Order: sequence, then C-alpha cells, then structure tokens
Amino acid sequence: MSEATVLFERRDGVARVTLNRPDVLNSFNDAMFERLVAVLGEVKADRTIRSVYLTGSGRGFCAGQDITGSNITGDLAKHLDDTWNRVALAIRHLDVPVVAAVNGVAAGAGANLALACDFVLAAEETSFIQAFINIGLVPDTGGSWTLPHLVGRARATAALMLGDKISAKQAAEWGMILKAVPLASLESEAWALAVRLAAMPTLALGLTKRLINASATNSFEQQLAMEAELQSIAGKSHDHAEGIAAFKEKRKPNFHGR
Ligand code: T3D
Repeated sequence: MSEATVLFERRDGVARVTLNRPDVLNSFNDAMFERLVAVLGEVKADRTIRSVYLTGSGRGFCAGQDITGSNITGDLAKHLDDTWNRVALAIRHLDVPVVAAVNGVAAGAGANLALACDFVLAAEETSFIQAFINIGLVPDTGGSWTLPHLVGRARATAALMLGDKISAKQAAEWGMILKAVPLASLESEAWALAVRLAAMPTLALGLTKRLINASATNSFEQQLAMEAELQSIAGKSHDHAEGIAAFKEKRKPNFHGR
C-alpha cells in the first residue's frame, strides 16, 4: 500500500496532522483531499482531542493544488466546493483550536490553508506566496477574505495581485501570522502551544472561536448578544466551576474540556 498522503496521530490530547507528499511540497491531489477531510471528521468526532497541530513533511508546508493533476483544467468551481472549501470550512468550524506549524513554503491554497488555522507559527526561513495570479487564477480557499481581514486592504491587494514571496518575518510584522521562529525551534514551540491548548477549557475555547469567526460580519450589538448567549453555555460548564474552585482554593485548575 502507498504511504498515507496525510499522517494522523493522537498524543497528549492533540491531533497531530502531517501533510505528506513531500516530493511535491505537499501539494494536494484528490487522494489527499479525501484523506484530510476524513481525518478532520475523526478529529471532530473524538471528544478526547482538544487541539490540532498541522504541519508538512519535508521542506514544504503546502504548495496548494497539485497543478500537474487533471483538475486544473476542469470545472474549478465544482472542484473547489468538493476540495479546498470543504477543508477550509472544516478547520474553521472545528470546535478545537488548530495550530499551523508552517515548516516550509506555503503557496497558493497552501498559504490560505495555513491562514484558515487559529494560530499560525512559521519558520523564519520560509515564505508565503499567493501564487494564484502567477498561473492566471484568482485567490481561493478563503484568501480573498482572510488576508484583507488580517493585514488590511493595501497589503492584501499587494499580496494577492503581485503574487510575490512574503517572508515569514514580514508576515509576522504585518499580523498575517502569529509568529516567525527559527526552523530549529518551530516544532517544539508550536507543539508546546498545541499541548497547552489541549489542557485548557476546550468548550470555552470552541465558543471563543465561534465569537471570533462571527465578529467579521456581526455588528457590535449582535456580537454583545452572541457573547451573552455563549457565556450562558460556558457558565454552566464543568470547567467554569473548576476554574472558580481552583481560584478559591489557590491551586491550579484541572480542566476536563467540558
Ligand atoms: O485547479 C484548482 O484546483 C484551483 C485551485 C487552485 C488552488 C491553488 O493552490 S493554485 C496555486 C498552485 N500552486 C502554485 O502555483 C505553486 C507552484 N509551485 C511553486 O511556485 C514553487 O514550487 C514554490 C515557489 C512553491 C517552491 O519553489 P522551490 O524552488 O522551492 O521548489 P520547486 O523546485 O519548484 O518544487 C519542488 C518540487 O515540487 C518540484 O518537483 P520536481 O521538479 O522536484 O520533480 C515541483 O514541480 C513540485 N511542485 C511544487 N509545487 C507544486 C509541485 N508539483 C505540483 N503542484 C504544485 N503546486
């Protein structure tokens, strides 16, 4: 049997997901989409998983669509609905935080896959490329929404229209990603973050993610109402009671994630 296009293991409450077509910088073929969607489905269904760590094998994170494959000439709208959009929505709608450890180049939909995650740490040595325009395509996988929200219209326009390399350091300075770190410490730093998140109040983290997602389109008034609604849910959780008890007893809380 050929090696899995996406590797998946559970450790310390974290789902470790590795894009695994290193010879083509982890660009996606159909088998890889199927596998990633299945993995994300397993993550969603498994209550013991409380965060996700996403990275790439070899020297790349992800070079987007495999542009040597057949889909590049077919009906791209249908292709996107069946593939990149499903993956981006699955990440966005996961109720646990997703940490992207961008170990190497992130290009095209691969860049926007990273930017769909909740925390993005990247190796200082690498870069992000909105490569679509270089092959006569428009941005996809949410990049035309995510980038203007993250970095503002001027920088987003430059990134999306010029298709130049944006170094990880520049991306961090712009607020496109959380942090650029030396490649040698990327894995340990990003993994420590994923493990830390997995020991936090998972229900409240998931509800916080919903609030952040909604904030892009909600008015201030709608956001206040949503906060009240979700606080009512968080306020009934085990982890809220545990947080209060731990504070009173001057000890560390032991959050169960519910
Ligand atoms: O059709 C649809 O599905 C619509 C959706 C589109 C979504 C998209 O993602 S469009 C954008 C697709 N991606 C690109 O256009 C990026 C293409 N790749 C590059 O520009 C460069 O590879 C990089 C700048 C990312 C990295 O450059 P470099 O010099 O570090 O590596 P390289 O030598 O170009 O690549 C290494 C190998 O990976 C090479 O194979 P080889 O020569 O060793 O056999 C190269 O062909 C392969 N590779 C890299 N990217 C892709 C790829 N093979 C297939 N598809 C790729 N996207």
